Amino acid sequence: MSNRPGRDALLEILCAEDVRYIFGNPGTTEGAIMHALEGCPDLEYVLVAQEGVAMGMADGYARETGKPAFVNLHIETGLSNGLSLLVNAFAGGTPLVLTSVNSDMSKVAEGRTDLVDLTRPFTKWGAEVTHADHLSAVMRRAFRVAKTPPTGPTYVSIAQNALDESTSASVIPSGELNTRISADAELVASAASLLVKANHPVLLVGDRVAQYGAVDAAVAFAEQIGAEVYGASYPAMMFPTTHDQWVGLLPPYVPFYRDALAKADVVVAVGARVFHDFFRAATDVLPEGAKLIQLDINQDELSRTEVADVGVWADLGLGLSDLRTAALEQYTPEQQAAVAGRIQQLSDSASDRRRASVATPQSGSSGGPMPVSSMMTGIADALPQHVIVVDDSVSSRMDLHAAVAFDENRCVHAERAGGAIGWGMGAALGVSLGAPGRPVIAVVGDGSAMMTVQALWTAATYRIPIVYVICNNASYRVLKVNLKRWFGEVLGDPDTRSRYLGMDFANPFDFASIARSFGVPAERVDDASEVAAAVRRALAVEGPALVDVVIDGGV
Ligand SMILES: Cc1ncc(C[n+]2csc(CCOP(=O)(O)OP(=O)(O)O)c2C)c(N)n1
Ligand SMILES: [Mg+2]
Repeated sequence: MSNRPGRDALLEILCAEDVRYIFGNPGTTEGAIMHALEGCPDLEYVLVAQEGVAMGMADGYARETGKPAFVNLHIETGLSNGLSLLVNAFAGGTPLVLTSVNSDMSKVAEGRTDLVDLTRPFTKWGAEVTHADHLSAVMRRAFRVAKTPPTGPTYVSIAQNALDESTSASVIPSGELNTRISADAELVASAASLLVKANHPVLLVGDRVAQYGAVDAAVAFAEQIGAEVYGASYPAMMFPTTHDQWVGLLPPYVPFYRDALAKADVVVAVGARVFHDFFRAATDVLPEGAKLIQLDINQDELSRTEVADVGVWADLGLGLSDLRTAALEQYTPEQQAAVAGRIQQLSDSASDRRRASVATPQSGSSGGPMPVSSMMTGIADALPQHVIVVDDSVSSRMDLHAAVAFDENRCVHAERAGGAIGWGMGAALGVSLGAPGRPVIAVVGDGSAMMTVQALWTAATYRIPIVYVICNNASYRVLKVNLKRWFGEVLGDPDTRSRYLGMDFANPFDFASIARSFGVPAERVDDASEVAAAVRRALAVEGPALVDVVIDGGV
């Protein structure tokens, strides 16, 4: 390989890794990269005005494309701004490679920050490149580790001198990785022997079912065993919510789990956190005598808090299909008839469940504040075919789920884990870049939107066609909801009175004005009957648009 500066080698590496976008905000140390990019038409730099936007964008892009995203944030200062959403990417297992250009190695005595150390708690792996010759191998490892299950973010700090020095090191991409690990046959057989005896099996699906492409296998498995299906979360379309066996998404509070699982005798948790609660470690959730079968590609999730009777570490699609086959072999004709009976019952009750969840639009300007359910019904009415919903609706999520069905036609990416707010504004940008031509509607809480509202500038500048719909409840409503639950569940006094200090916005944000100031057309809606029309008008705009929906923030 001929000699070239490290900065050119870095761009070669990114092209070899099939990177299309660099999400970032540069500093002086990044000057060399920005200069080299002028000669590299295959890579597009997408500038953000706040680093959290780049992190959200990378997260959305990686989720939509399934490929590792690439981010560059400036040294300790810019990098620190991105840490909050790195927490989410790490907790949610998003494959991305985060980089910064650190000071020159000649500054060791003067003082340099250990940037790898700064990111360590929230990355799978990190290293610093101190010489141009090491760039290729270190970046290859970073991409490889990011996309190896359990996937997640990696970090590379590049000393400034490594971009200026020459290197003749060859670029070898990280390549495809086959991680279709089969389940252990003995474990599968013992899981199947529990399954066939179950009178009330429950399937609990988690985000990795979608992430690892196991949705069809989950549906086939549920149909085979006649299980009720719940979502431990719903960060992507991981089970069609239009399916008769889908019962619903469980909010992350133990009482909801206990209620949903009260009759279960076998719970099969697939690619899911078992279990998660806002307040305490969620142990002892299962009813007395119920068996827990866990299947996950992420070994760390097996028996994490609730000990599994059978824990299977395998590719989710392969594991589900092996379990299904093993159960099929063991069923007696009576057990098969019982499966058919359960499916019939679930299908008979499905339309009632759906009807119960659909709200009639009420409100607005004349009749008090608009209920969130009415806002979501309006959005549902306006959703086009093949839309992707980016759900960062926080405390409005259950209403969104009640109103909108998700399947192959209407997909979703939702804030997944980690808990940092500010995810959705940037994530929508990344999702849209990863799915050109598809309509994207981002439903975002006002508090979350305000954390990374600079995303509107990037949307306008790059003309990224997203419809942002803001749940403007003038509050950090979920904090009020959680305080109320804490009064009841932890203090044992649900009637405790509170002024909800620091949770209401005495001066609500005017998102329509903010959006217009960034060059994004926007309107404000406070009447439920106007929501659908406003969303349709926004969808008709070429480029981004925003609808600021004023809703009730009470609890
Ligand atoms: C970066 C960050 N800061 C603060 C918090 C604490 N927090 C969690 S949820 C939340 C409020 C979210 O408000 P909003 O987006 O308006 O949704 P709502 O609760 O009103 O539905 C806050 C402040 C957090 N999780 N992350
Ligand atoms: Mg709010």
